[in-house]
Amino acid sequence: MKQRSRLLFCSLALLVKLCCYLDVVAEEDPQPSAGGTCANWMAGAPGYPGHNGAPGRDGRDGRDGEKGEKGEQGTPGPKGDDGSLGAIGAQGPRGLAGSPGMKGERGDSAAIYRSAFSVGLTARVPYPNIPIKFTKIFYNEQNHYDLTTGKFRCNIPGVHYFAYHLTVYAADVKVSLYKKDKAVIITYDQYQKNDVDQASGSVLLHLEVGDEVWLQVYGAEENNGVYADNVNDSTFMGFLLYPDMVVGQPTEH
Ligand SMILES: [Ca+2]
Repeated sequence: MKQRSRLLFCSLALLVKLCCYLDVVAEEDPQPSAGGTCANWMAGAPGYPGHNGAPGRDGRDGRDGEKGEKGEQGTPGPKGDDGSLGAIGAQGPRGLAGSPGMKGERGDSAAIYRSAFSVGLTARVPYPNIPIKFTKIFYNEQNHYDLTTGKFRCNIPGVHYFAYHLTVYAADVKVSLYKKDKAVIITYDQYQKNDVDQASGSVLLHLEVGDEVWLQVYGAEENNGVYADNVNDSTFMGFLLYPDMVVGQPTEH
């Protein structure tokens, strides 16, 4: 009785399976079941895939990797602050001589500062106590010595040099060099009979323009032994040593 019921049930199930197979999955190959012929009849249709599960926990840190290759050189950094001043260095060697400078401008002519005279006697002095007139001219280019008065007249202020060399004959000689009506120096020579003597003197004087300088016998006739002839000269000279004016500017003296 049980076997007949089981056989009937299997036949019905087979019939249902066949109908489903023909209607739904006619082209799909049936999968054999490990449960035998009877188990294949019991398997259902494959289910749909389930929902994704929750993310798993983070894994453990990995080991350090190998050292990488050296990178490229970076760009230079900004300039640093100035350092402190260093100690003074040793003195350097002497330099070479420079080249000559440019030629200067033309200066004032020295001619404007010229003043000189040199004169002499042609005969003995005739009178004492007046300027001796020297009429023998050795040099009087600027005519600063006046032959008519026997006086030198200053034209350029400055220091002047004067000198005289006199022949003494027949009488004593006492002469004075005058500046502006005042005897500056006096020379005296005592004449020795049957001889020819000399008397001389010199002086530096600062003169202003217009100052006059001359020579004259000082005293009476007995002192008037200033002499001159063809072989004996008595001379008087003077010249400007240096002027007060330098490049047009007055200087102190
Ligand atoms: Ca003498």
